[in-house]
Parts: sequence; structure tokens; C-alpha cells
Amino acid sequence: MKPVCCNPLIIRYARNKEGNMVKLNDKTAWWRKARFGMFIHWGLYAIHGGRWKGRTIPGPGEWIMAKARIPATEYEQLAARFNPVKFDARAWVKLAKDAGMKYLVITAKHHDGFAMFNSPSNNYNIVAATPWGHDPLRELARACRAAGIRFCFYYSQFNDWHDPDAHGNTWDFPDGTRKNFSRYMRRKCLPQVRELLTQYGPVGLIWFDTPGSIKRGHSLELRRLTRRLQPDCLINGRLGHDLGDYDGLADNQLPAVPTDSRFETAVTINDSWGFKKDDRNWKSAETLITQLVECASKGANYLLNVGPDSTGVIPRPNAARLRKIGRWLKINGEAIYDTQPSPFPYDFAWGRITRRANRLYLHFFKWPAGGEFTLHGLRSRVRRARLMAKPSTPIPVCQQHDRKHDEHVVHISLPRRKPARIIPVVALDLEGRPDADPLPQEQMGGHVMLPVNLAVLRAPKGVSIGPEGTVRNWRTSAPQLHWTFNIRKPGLFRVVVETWLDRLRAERYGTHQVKVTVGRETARGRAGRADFKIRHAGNRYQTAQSDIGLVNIASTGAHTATLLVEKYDPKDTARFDPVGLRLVRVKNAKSFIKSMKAGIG
Ligand code: JFZ
Repeated sequence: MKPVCCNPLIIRYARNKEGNMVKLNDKTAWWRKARFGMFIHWGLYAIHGGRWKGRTIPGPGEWIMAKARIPATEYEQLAARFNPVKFDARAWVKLAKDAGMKYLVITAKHHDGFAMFNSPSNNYNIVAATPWGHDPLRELARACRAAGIRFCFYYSQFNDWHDPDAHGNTWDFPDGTRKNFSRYMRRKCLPQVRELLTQYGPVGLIWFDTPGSIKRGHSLELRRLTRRLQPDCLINGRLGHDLGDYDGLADNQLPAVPTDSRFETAVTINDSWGFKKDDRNWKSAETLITQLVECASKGANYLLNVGPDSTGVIPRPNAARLRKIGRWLKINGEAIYDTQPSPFPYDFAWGRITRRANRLYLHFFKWPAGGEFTLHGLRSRVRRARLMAKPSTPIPVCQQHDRKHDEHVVHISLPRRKPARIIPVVALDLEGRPDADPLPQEQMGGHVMLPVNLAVLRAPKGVSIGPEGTVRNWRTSAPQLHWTFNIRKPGLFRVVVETWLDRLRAERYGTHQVKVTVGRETARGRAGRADFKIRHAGNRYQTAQSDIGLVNIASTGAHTATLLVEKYDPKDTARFDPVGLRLVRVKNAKSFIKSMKAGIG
């Protein structure tokens, strides 16, 4: 690699063999290439599997001690029953490998305070306190090394329901004034992190969780200790105080906009991290692959969780899905690992794009009708197209540039029938770097996607567009969003407002009276809760679509759209949270209007 920018005071950049800019000595490089990891939540809570004294306890399985307010002395007794005789480190690692995962993050200590490793500093641990007496982390570290998977661990630094000086346990230790967090740091947290960083060889990253109200000094101590013992070990953002090496979103929240590639989303397959008997809300393998693609197209890593049971087995519904993902990655992995986000700053109705050097990967969530596909706004020349699943069959490509309107279009004649059951991928080889028109274009099917991150926000102080691509603190009718976009020819468009929703808190949202203006045309309607169609087996965070009417766009070229709330629903206790606007061309405008009139008449 040859440095191309070498101000020695700043960071040095170079182009790697694929021609992408990389930071030299960037220790996050392996992790950004990895894109896909295994999260494992395993602890004493697996014995209960979410049930306590005959009742199913709401919330994730690993929270049972807090949710059921189980006294520490009672919870402790679980250790004597923990005997996961079926545990097989190599089988777990093989599953991760078969799934195409490149790193593995296991709960070394969760909020319950029980160490799942040999911890000489504290005997509330799996080796000292269980009849089983093994150190699963030692076996996993070894199996990971043999399989070429980076071994990493999770550590709950702030919550510890077993320690009277740590945060979280208010049922045994209600008197906050008697707590001394520094004492817990010295006695338990720092010694254990030291053990984790010295007993298992190289550690890829530490996944601290969660910062809560930890003091900056305490986060710094953990950071310094980690750097001193293993300088290359990465630290996630939940260490607190912006001291991590990369960021994440809330659990299960996928980025809606391209990130700077230092992002990770941790996701559950059902709704629990730890094993929970009664949670059968499994996402399908296709949903999980869609999420992996979504993350990669935004430059983020996907950390997918499994919750082994108390016998040491990763439940079948988890394993089966992982193997399906692995089969998809065997064919399409090149379109995920070591890729960059899409060069287009908006999503497509048909799917997502990832890229590597001069190649684009088109991931089809929906197969184009009759196989006829068009992509608008790609300025680079396409040399060839091929299906990842059938690389030897050439696919006809035709490219045009309309000089008058400076419009670029690529036509690709794909197989008429969808060639794979789950997300077929088409690779496009370009001449040179991908160059996409940054202005949203009308794409195939007449869709113009206008995500909030491309909007200009006019709003009072405190309202902002978050890095995840949603609007923060929109709680009045004052804010407005403005977009500029391009359309190919005049026509009638349906106006769809897309709002973000947290499935687990859906009842807090309101239904607002909104208005969208394009030129002199206006569409008015209701957006929000009234349109929530919650898919339970889907992600926790979903988008709702509200069709609010029609606008007639009378000329080709650039236009501006404005979204505002005319009447803010006072019953909303969350916030109005648009993620974007979508305009969809009405194909047969005349008969459409006729049928509308008939409907009204
Ligand atoms: C935390 C833990 O409490 C949980 O048990 C699990 O380990 C998970 C991976 O992390 O839960 C969180 C932390 C942060 C958010 C949500 C759940 N968040 O930012 O929305």
C-alpha cells in the first residue's frame, strides 16, 4: 500500500488493492471487513428460560432477575444447578463459521453479575460455583482461533445486580447512598476485565454494555486498561462518553442512512437475547438476510444473537436460520464482506446496493417484473453484469445518456423468473469508481425516495435529524422538511409519508394531519399510528406507510417537496417521526382518476 495523503500530524490514508481509501494502521479494518458476527447471550438465566414460579416474565430472558425482583441470594442458587453437559465449543464455533460469521461476542458477565469464565478475583463464577466447573470462554477462544474467527466478549460494566456497590439492584440494595461505584470498579469490574484480557489470548473487541450514568473517569479507566493490555482490542460505543472505537444504534435498530462504516447493529432472532422458552416470535431467515444486506448497504456490521439453553445447546430455531444465512453467503458473500455502502444516498423500492472498488452489487428484495430492470442516475459506464449465482451466464446491459436532461439510465435484461428463492444478487462491473447522481431520481416503477437525511430541516432549536436517519424531537407543528429531486417526465404521483415506529411502544404514537406540497400542488392526509400495520415477526423498528393523496407534477427536471404537520395529535407521547417521503408515479392516470371519481360518487 502506498500512502496518498501523508500529513504526519493527521492520519495517513492509502488505497488498498481494491482501490478503496483506508486508514493505515487502522485497527478497525478487520472488523469493518467482517460485516457479520455472532452474539451469544448465555448465563444462569438460561435455566429459567424466561419463566419464574410458573409465570412467563415479560422482557428478555436475561432480565429475569430484575423483572421478577429475584433476591440475589435466591438467584445465586441457580449456579449449583448449572450443568450444561452438552456444551461443545467447537460445535458453536462451527455454527458461526457455517453461518458466515467472522467474529463471536459472548456474554462474559451480564447484568446478573455472574461470570461465565474462570475469574480468580471473584468466586461468583462458572468454574468455582457450578457443578460443571468448565471455563467455556477458554474452550471457545481456542475453537475460534482454530476456525479463524475473532473471539470477543461482552461485559456489563455498569449494571451488576449481584454487587451491592454497582448499579441496578434496587430490591436487595435499595439505599443508594451506601453504594460506592469506585469500590465495585476496584473490587470486581477492573480485575475481571483484566482477567478477560490476559487469560484468553488476543481478543477482537470488548462489547461493554450499558453505560447508564457511569462517570467519564470510570469509562476512561476501562479504556486505559484495555489499551494497555491489548492495544488492538476494539471497544464498542457503549463504554460511554464517546470513548469507544465504533458506534451502534439501539438494539435491533437498523441504520436508515449510509454510515461512516464504524457502525454495528445487534439484533435478536426472536425478541429475547437470553434463552426464553415462550418467545417463538422468530424472524425468518429471509428477514435476517434482508437485515444483513440492509446493514451492509449502509456500511454497518450485523451482530446476530443466539441464546443457548442451560444444557449448552443453541436452540434449533436459531441454528436452522443461521445455516440458511450461511448458504446464502456462500454464493453472495462477496457482496457483503469488505464492501462499502451504496453510492446512492437513498434506498430503492426493489432492494439495496453494496459496492467494492469498481463493482456494484444489486440485492433484489423484489424481482423486477419480467426481469426488465432499470437503474437511473448511475453516471459510470457498466462493463458487464452477472448473477452471483450464475457468474458464467452473461447478462445484456444497455446504457443511455439523455444529454438534454442529463439523465443516465442502465437497462439490464435479467432472467424473467426470479433465479433464487432468497434475495438474488447481480454484480455490475464498472469502468472506474462508481459515480451516482446525488439528487434523488425517479427509479424503476416510478418511485422517488426522499429519505429525511437528504432533506433540509427548518425547525426550532432542539429538533434535528439523527445519524440513524430519523427526526428527533418533532413534537409540534413547527418543523418542515424540504427535498429537491428529479423526475423524468410530467405525471401524477401518489404521495406516501413513511413514519418510524418502535413496535414495542406503538401505543405511544399519534396520528397527525400532514401536508405535502410540490410546486403549487398539495396533498393532505393523516400519517402515523392509524397506519401502523405491525409485523410481529419482523423487526422491533418498522416503518409505516401513509398514503396521503396525489400531486400532479407538470414538468420534467428538478422539483422541491415540503412536508409539514398541519395538526399535531396532542395524544402523541412519543414524537412524529418521519423517515421519508415516497412519490410513486400513477401508471394510468386517466383511468385512475376516473375510478377515484366513481369511488367518491
Ligand atoms: C442491553 C442489555 O440490557 C440487554 O440485556 C442485552 O444484553 C442488550 C444487547 O443490551 O439492552 C439494551 C441496551 C441499549 C438499548 C436497548 C437495550 N438501547 O440503546 O436502546
